[in-house]
Amino acid sequence: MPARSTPFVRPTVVLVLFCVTSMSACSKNNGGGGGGGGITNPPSGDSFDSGDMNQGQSFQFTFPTAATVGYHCRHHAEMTGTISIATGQADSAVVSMVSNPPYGHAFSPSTVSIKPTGHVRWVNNDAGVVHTATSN
Ligand SMILES: [Cu+2]
Repeated sequence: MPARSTPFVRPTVVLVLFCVTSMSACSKNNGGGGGGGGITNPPSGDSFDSGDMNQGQSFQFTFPTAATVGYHCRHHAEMTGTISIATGQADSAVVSMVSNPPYGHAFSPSTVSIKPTGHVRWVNNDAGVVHTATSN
């Protein structure tokens, strides 16, 4: 078939159109396990907020359904984490709140996987520093 002359299209325009029409192709999946596109907002029942936790305090939350839930600390922007809830994963997980020099503070590990109806327990192991575990 004869070559048809096409208007010049800038690559950036093509990329933007691709992203708009295929959102999942452009979003990062930090959850590491589940298929699908990235961190989702917690469905009802998966919202949580520990409130302020001092050193030595812990907070536990049970996740009823499969999802990928992002969370953070209200006091430290660098503290973010992900909970992947999927069939076949562990019954529970423990996340430690720690100092992470030179970056500040962190959830360790920052990503955990549990099964639906499983729970996560956060423990503040950071000397003299208040943290929270708060769903995004
Ligand atoms: Cu914090």
